[in-house]
Amino acid sequence: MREATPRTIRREDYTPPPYFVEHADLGFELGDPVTRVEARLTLRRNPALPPGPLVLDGQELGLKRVAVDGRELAPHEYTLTEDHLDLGILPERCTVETSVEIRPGENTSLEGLYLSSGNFCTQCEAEGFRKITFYPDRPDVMARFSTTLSADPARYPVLLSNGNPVARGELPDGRHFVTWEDPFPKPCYLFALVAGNLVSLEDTFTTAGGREVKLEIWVEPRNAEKCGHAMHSLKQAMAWDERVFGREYDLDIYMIVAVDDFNMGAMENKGLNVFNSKYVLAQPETATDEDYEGIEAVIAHEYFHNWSGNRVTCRDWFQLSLKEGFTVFRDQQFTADMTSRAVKRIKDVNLLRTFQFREDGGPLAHPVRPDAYQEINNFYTLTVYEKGAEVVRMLHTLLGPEGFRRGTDRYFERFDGQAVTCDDFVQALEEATGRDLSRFRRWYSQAGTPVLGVSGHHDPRARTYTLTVTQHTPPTPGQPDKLPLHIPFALGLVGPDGVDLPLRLAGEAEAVAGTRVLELTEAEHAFVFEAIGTTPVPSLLRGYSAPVRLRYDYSDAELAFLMAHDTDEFNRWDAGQRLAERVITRLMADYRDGRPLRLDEGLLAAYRKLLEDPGADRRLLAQALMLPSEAYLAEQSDAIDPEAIHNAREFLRHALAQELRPILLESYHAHRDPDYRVSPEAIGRRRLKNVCLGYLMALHDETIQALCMTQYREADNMTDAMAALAALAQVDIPGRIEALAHFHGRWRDDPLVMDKWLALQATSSLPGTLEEVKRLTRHPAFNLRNPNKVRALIGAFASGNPVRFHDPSGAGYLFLADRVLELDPLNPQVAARLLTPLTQWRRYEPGRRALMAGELKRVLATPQLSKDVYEIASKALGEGS
Ligand code: B3K
Ligand code: ZN
Repeated sequence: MREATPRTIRREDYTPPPYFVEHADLGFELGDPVTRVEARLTLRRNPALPPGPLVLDGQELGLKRVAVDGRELAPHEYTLTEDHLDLGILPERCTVETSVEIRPGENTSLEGLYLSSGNFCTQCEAEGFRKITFYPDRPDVMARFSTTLSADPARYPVLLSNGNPVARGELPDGRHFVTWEDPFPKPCYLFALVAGNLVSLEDTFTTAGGREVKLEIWVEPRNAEKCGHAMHSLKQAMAWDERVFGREYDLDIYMIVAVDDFNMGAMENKGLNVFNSKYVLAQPETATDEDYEGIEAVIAHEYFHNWSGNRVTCRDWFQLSLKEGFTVFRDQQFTADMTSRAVKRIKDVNLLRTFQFREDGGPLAHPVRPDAYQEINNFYTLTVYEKGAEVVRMLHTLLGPEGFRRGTDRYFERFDGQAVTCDDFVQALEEATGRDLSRFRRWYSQAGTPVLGVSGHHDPRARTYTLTVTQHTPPTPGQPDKLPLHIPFALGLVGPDGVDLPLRLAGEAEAVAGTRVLELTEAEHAFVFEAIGTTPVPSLLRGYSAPVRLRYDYSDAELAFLMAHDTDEFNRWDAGQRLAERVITRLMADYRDGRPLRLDEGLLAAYRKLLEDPGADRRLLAQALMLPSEAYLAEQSDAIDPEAIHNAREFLRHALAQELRPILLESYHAHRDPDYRVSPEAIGRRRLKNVCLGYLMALHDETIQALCMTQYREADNMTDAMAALAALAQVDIPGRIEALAHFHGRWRDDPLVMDKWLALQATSSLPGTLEEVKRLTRHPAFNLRNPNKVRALIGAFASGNPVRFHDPSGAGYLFLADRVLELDPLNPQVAARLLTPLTQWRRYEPGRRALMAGELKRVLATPQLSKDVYEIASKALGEGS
């Protein structure tokens, strides 16, 4: 808990570590309530610095003994504070031994060593290791670890840690032990241990170099049958990383453990990943197609960290995107190869434009490489992850696949076993390709979303087409003035027949057919294309080649044209989104000004065309039929009125469903398959069918409701059951209550499925939802100590139900702030995350704005706030540093 204003840590203050740890020899006597941790650290003073004291990090540790080179220190020989153990200046080489007692059963923060379902597990990133033992808890101290775990064999038959097992046996007191050795030096944030009653699914993978690796997925016995998909995903990821990045796995064993209580998705601890069970467990009856995809992506992400993060790690936490942005880019490419490239891109861009843009335009905006933080856990953000991945993607676009691969090869080779910076990464790419990326580096240091203003002019006499492109990045907290960035700008010019025109810039000898990538480096450019006889429609920022807001004044007809003809699948989808957004915005204005609402004929025709001519990729079609989300529409508004957005969007959904009813029904039936299968095609068919069902349910028609009930009852897989139940949850009919009760009765013992049940109710737009959510906080399926439950009920309500959360009375805000304050003493990390929706208060219309700010102020005025929540609330109010 915080005493005064938390200290701000700044990137510019970085200094190298005064001592290195060569070897960390750890012993755990695991027990509940008390676990004893013995650490023997072999230290070497950093010869590059003048001699200074050894200050070890440590929090909530009961120190029993400390010795240097075998001699126990008396209390006057060291200084012990709440966070540190200062041993003064030590010899150039020495060993430090400590013995501490900790209480994992009381650890509700889920950081450090804690219990989940009675099993021991750890989470050390970013700074959890200091809650386990005294240590220089910083990523640029890389040590070889040996770990001996001992415990009661009846309660904790399985004892796991990083590396390879090298010894095991019985102890005289009846406990058993296992010793693990990790030959690769690593920072302590990658340390892990797991102990408990677990069973494993085993398999092997033979690397390209011919080494056989044991693969093990450890779960509680009740989940033994649910690991097949995770194992399959792991093997796919291992093979892909060899093929695409030339990266092989390095230990003899790779383990994954699933736990129910976890603050985020998963953690890439060396050789021993710990996962939120949500990203491991799946069976067709319990997991949706989206869950399957999520598992494949997160398994791959953590596996890819073995190189991008573990073998080459971060010098300090400001460099977090070095491993996260790069690894997200790697997992995006993997998923694109495993599924549909266009659909994956659309999903990623939706996430970026809806939530990262919101962050980047708000009070918590920060660069991909932040300059300062109070609590590093608050910086595992969409900017560091998703914008960070876009930055790496732009490098991939600028250098081309081969150049990029040469660059990453060089990076891995040159920095293997080291803790480095984002600059080192860019420099490796520069060296491997001879490109100058000096201006590109600004993407790492400059916050805010750039705006590209584009206009086109066709001169039929000169047969030229001139594109004028300006760039401008708005100010963000602490960064009033911005410089131009280096931006890859992919585009095509589409001729009247729907075919891409060959492109030749003035001064060039040859025309290039199809997409070309221009490079923007200045505040303004004019590109003159020659031999352009007819007026084209420009298809700009193809594939979403840069994380920017694009402004180009398209007519409705041009958007409909691109929606039908653009060869770039992403831009075809994007044109449809722009058109729908525009229609919804007009509806909102009509509603506000008291004009009657009418369905836009152009949009109707475009949607009809999509359904009549479905194309090969059903998932892409399903995506194209989905209207922009309320959250996305809010992000485009100036003074957000969530109710107006909801009503306009619902009007449009209803009107489209009414006009398209026959073809939607036809498509629904045509895409129902007798057997459940898992293939990209089958998944696409399910998706399209369920999108059609969603539209049809907007009609509030009894026949359709009966159809939906039938789908729910007859579903042999969770995708179809959830799609039906989600639609039912939005309508006030007896079938809703019946289906929700049935679902609860069937799945009450499966926590992950109960999360879905909670989230469905929390995101219902029915008027009584807030009361329902309050009631559910007292339901046995809910538990404030479990992050999945908190996210499923409270998080889903606050982030996924704009119209009810933003009730004009402010009741939603009051409820959220109360829950944040209740959770903060237990789990500050999750409490701080939960507060995010309120941080956007300035974006709302005046009434809501005041109410949101009021709740933030109430939170901030609460004594004993964690620094996690303090930092978010104070910065949101503009009172932070
Ligand atoms: N590296 C972890 C995130 C740790 C978050 C700590 N607050 C998972 C990941 O990104 O792979
Ligand atoms: Zn990661």
